[in-house]
Amino acid sequence: EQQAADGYRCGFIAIVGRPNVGKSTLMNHLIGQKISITSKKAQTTRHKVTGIYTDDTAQFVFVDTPGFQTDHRNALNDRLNLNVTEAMSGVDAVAFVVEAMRFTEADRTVLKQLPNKIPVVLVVNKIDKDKAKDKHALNAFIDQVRQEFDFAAAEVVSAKHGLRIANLLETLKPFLPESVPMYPEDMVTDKSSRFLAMEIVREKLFRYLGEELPYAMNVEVEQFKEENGMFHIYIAVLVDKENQKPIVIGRGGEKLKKISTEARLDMEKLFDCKVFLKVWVKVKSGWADDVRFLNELGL
Ligand code: GDP
Ligand code: MG
Ligand code: K
Repeated sequence: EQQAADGYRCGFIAIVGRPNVGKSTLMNHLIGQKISITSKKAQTTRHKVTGIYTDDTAQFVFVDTPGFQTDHRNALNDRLNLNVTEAMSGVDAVAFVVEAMRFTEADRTVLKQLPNKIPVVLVVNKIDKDKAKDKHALNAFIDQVRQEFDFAAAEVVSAKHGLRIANLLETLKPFLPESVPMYPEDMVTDKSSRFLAMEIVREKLFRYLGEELPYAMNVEVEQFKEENGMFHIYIAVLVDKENQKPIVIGRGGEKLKKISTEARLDMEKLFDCKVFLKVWVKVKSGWADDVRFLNELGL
């Protein structure tokens, strides 16, 4: 027998936009927990991450997308774009995120790839920035972007400062179908702890390596076990060439130590238990061009 929804809504919303508009930051604030990694560099998000927000009236299931890669082509970038297309199929609405006062060719490229049968809500992020403080200018910007596409609605937010997040949820809600919740109310993601641990390490790598290390780098969880109420996590950082190893490790192992300490603290907060974390560096050449290897990584 089917349960009555009684006005309750539940559905999927894809968070889409060019790199660095703040999709992952927004996702974390929407669900109130850090499950999607963020950084100043583009392409830090390689997997789609599902985040779930549940309240008394609705359950929102968000799909964070890796962002469209438009410049150089290799197996990794092709796979990233495929994941985006997959993430968008079967959602009830798309949240198209742009940066306030900045609409670029890259934004337009993403917009052109959106399916036209699904409602798209324009989300203007980073309204905390100085250049967005002039209300008239901000409204003119919104009008300008609305000329580009037939948006179903528009909202402004500051993901970083958690501003107007509740308003955004209210704007998105009518696009969810009436349905009973699909996930338990205390569930915030369908990603495993193992996956989240890997993402946290990847975030720290991007943060502390700055421009030094290219995207030919990945992380692999070699072991993840729970023992006496404590997580024991062993993670390998894969680099393309031998000479990239010292860049990650740093002088006297300083950099790697900082990366693993910060990652451990984040994990302890997220998993709400003590974590033993070991991170080390391994060389695996040419991995970014090796499709079979990408498959092994689940990309
Ligand atoms: P993504 O590539 O679209 O997932 O973008 P991220 O969430 O990784 O964010 C990219 C950068 O923009 C990071 O440095 C964020 O801190 C920053 N950012 C995200 N949202 C905001 C915001 O509302 N205001 C400001 N000032 N910066 C933001
Ligand atoms: Mg991201
Ligand atoms: K980013």
